[in-house]
Amino acid sequence: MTTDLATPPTQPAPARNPENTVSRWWAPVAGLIVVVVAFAATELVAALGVWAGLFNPAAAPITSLANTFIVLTPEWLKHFAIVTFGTNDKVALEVGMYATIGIAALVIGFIAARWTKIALAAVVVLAVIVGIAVITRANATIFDLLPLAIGIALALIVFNKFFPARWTATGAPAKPGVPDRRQFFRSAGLTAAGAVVAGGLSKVVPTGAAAIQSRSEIVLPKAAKPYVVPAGSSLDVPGITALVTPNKDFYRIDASFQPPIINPGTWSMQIKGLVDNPMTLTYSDISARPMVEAPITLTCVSNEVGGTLVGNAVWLGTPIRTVLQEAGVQQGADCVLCTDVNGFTLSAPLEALMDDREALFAVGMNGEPLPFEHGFPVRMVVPGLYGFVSATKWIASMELTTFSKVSAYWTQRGWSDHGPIKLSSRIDTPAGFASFAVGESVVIGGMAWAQNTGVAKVEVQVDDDPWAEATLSKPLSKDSWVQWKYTWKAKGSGPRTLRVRATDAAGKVQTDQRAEPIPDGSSGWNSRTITVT
Ligand SMILES: Nc1nc2c(c(=O)[nH]1)N[C@H]1C(S)=C(S)[C@@H](COP(=O)(O)O)O[C@H]1N2
Ligand SMILES: [Mo]
Repeated sequence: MTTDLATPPTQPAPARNPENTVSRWWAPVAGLIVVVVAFAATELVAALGVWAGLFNPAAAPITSLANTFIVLTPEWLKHFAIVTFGTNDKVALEVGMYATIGIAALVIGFIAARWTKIALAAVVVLAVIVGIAVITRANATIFDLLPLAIGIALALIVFNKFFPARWTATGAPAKPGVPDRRQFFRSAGLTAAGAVVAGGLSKVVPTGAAAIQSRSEIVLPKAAKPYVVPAGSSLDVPGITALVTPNKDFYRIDASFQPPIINPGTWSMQIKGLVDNPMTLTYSDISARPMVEAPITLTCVSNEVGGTLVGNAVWLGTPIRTVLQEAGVQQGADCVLCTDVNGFTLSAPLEALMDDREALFAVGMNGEPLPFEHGFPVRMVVPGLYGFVSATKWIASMELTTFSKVSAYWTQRGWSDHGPIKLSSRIDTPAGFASFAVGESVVIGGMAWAQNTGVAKVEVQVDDDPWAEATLSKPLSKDSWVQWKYTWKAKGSGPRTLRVRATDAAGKVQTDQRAEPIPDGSSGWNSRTITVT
């Protein structure tokens, strides 16, 4: 071993007066405050600007970061999120994002007390990432970076306050970076309070006020044949899903962090690509067209066997087919690339939009204008196709093209091009592991769907007993799910397994072949175990 001559003499530790200084955690806290100031100020300026009509919603950094993250998310992570968090995946994303930003901020502060310039560089990198997230959103402009610039400027002022010696002193020896305790608490407290107030205010600025007002004033057009659910359509089974899903309970799946709040007065959509007459349609153009009203059951391809990513609504809209006929679809097109107002894409098979099914540009859902989460002002609804290849919400354009030329968000992630919904059935009641006495009547009930064909029969099997036919609710239409029920006299004792299968109107029996949702939808029989005692 040699003596290490390169070791510098140890610096005398800065004199510390425990009464007068803060301990080691001050630096991460200061870093956190700097970052919170940056975000809160940017959010507030953006919100005020969006409200005043100066900026696009993309100017808001958190939303833009989240939407960017969603678009870049690999399929396995997205699927994991939907399966693990269900329709709470957005909340999970928000929590995860705040946690990541928070940790980055603490690290920045930790570094700043020692290597101020490196920390400053990290702040700049963070700002650039947010800037890219903002500017790459569809319809964002360079002006949408203004709130971020203001937020960063403020954050740098705060940074300089907390870490002065380390980055203003050019060449001068670094002073001990530990601030006076009382002073630190005062400035940190004031700045943090200011940032929290700004962040809170940014949440209450009514950025979507004009759009919300317009939506509330809409008088929906009347369908040639208004649809009314016939009285007595539903089965009376406690614990079974309602035949028509109330809007507030309707599942929501989309790659949009927050639903875009669109003003119908400024909205329009384009029909372009392989068409003889490209068209631009405004909200009034759509509303003035012939209207159809029909119950159609929507299903998400991510729905697992027995899952709840399925809902039934009475939709009001104009047939897509006649719009495309007017546009004059050219020879060779087989795919419609649909884009929403955020630039998100979805590809639909052309034939499903042109055949005799009721594919709609929908404006109404269960008697009211579409809710913002469900695609206001106009969305597509195509009976018989999973949502990811058809049900474009917040639609902005349709391009007639070919599958050989384009791929869309989900199809790039390994999901199939053509997404016919698989014949499915589900048990809603009784609850798993419910227990029944021998001889007791067990009311088994649930839902079955075979959109664009219709459900003809549902059967229930207990263990290895023969399949028994269930009673069906009166089908509302071939595109609408049905309720089914079967009453079983409990016998035997111990665990008993119930399973269900449906047969569609074309005579096809639901397969027991298990398949995961990816790439073209789950299959297999839903089963449930109860106990007979
Ligand atoms: N613009 C847009 N439309 C979209 C999606 C989306 O991510 N963005 N998701 C689709 C998927 S996967 C489904 S299952 C349905 C869900 O519609 P809902 O949220 O109204 O139930 O919308 C479809 N339309
Ligand atoms: Mo979906």
